[in-house]
Amino acid sequence: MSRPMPTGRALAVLALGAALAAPAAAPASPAPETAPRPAARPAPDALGVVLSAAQPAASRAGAEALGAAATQAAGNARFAAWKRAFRDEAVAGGIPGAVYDRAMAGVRYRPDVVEKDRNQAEFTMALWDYLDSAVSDSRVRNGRDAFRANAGLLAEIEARYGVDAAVVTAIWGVESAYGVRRGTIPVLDALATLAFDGRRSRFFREQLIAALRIMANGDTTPERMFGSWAGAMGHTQFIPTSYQAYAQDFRGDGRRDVWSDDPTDALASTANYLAEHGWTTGQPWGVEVTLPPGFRYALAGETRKSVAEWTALGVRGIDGAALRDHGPARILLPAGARGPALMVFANFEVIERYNPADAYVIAVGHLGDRIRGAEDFRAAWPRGDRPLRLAERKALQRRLTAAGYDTGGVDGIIGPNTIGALREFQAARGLVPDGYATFETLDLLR
Ligand SMILES: [Ca+2]
Repeated sequence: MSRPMPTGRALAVLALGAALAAPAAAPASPAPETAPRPAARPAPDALGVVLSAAQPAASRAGAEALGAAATQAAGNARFAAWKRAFRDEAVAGGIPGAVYDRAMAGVRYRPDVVEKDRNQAEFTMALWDYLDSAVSDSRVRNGRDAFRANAGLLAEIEARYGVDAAVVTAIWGVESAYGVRRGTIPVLDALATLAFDGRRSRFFREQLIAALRIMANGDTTPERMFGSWAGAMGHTQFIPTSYQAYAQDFRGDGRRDVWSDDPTDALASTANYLAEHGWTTGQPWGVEVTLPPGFRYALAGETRKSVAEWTALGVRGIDGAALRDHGPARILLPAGARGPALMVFANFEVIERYNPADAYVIAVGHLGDRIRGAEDFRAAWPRGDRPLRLAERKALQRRLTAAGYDTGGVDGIIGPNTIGALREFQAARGLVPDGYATFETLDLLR
């Protein structure tokens, strides 16, 4: 994620359905909150457990409450000690001691932040359900309004960075509902809490130092630095390291301000982020296509071909017209052979640098198209399908492996190996080998 790995934002939260190869996730709807999503979770730090366990207990009556209060007090003391100890690390990282002292003086431990971090759900959301929310009618309508209201600014940004202003607007819409939901948690509280908590301490220590550097530079103050529980900030939810690397002061007033009501710097920063990650001016993220009867489904996914080559294989625009050549392309079937087919270009992977989930990229790309007046996808989604849950994805992998189709392990992530194994199984059974896992597939393997 957020790649810089972390990209503009931290990693995504929800694991998407079995249909999606991406191990990461889609943002929660409608205003996603983001957090890095490690592949494996280390055991929770004992300190963090004590603190979060103390919180709900604090409201109980009697001796139990007294005990909880004592636990809470002990936890607070530990957090205070941690803040004092971390000062050395921050100063070694270039943060002036005086800046640290002023910025960290009011920083509080937030049990709710740890709870959100721990509760990143393993539940899965079907792509069409996610799109219903991320690209809802109101999101499209508000996007068209925002696009019109900021037309002059967006044109300037597009001219300077060469990035499609509708895509920038779409990211704005998905990340914060066009600035309406920029996050209400003090970022230093969130980052310090997660740095103190053991689960992803190293990542959040780095983010906290980057946030303190923002203070040292005078871009904003602790009182104004609000964001998500995972420290994603402002209109387009930059995490501090991404901010450091890519944020822009578009009008040259001396501050890179992504937090205030004025979205100018945030939108320019997002365009800059995409430009720096290789955006190709004038190239769409993708287009909906039709596949010919007998299409070799093994070509969908990772295979990259020129538009001329795809055309020679019978791929056409959704309206039947010839496809325009925007460079090498892949064919994606996010819901298998029974859902929309997409031809995606290099800019798809550029948006992926903001959030690696295919679902996120499709939502942003499609919302951008809709903001420019396009219609919904022409092909219908297989809304009757239920995404496989984690245990079911693992069962699918175990059963494929037992049947002689190597999935490269049982981790519940439907990646290239599992898709390849599934395609072999489908082909052997005379099914459409689209590598799309459904509950019926699981049943067939039983
Ligand atoms: Ca500025």
